[in-house]
Amino acid sequence: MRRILPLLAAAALGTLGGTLAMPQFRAAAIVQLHYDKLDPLWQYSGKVMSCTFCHVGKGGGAPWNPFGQALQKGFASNPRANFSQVLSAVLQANGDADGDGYPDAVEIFARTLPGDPASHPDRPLAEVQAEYDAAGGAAQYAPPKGQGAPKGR
Ligand SMILES: [Ca+2]
Repeated sequence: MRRILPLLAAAALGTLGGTLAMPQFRAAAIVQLHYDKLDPLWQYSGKVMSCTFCHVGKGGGAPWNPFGQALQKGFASNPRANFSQVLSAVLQANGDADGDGYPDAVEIFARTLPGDPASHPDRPLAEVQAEYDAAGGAAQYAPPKGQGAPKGR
């Protein structure tokens, strides 16, 4: 229940602020992956982080692309974890969900789609990886403070 109340409050505020169309996982991911820095009005523009980041269709919903499926597997393997923890764990695992040769976290750093093999950085992996590592690697996508460890551990 403690996790649900803030979400209800956020949903209520979202209604007032005109952000009802922003799904909660998308909003959480935008902040955790620092995509909110791209556009100060990201909550209103709706253009930061497309649905195809995790979904096949531009409108979201089923089916999920390979990166969305990796997150689903993360939830399945750790049912106590919240979205932020699952997202962080998937990125720390350093997988390449779409198999394009660029790890998911490196693609997120480079602002390409981790679930679409047609979308990847146009520079060599070693070059982008070095910038990603210098920026802090997977640690820069850790869950927000207060959401670090799943409850009951
Ligand atoms: Ca990839």
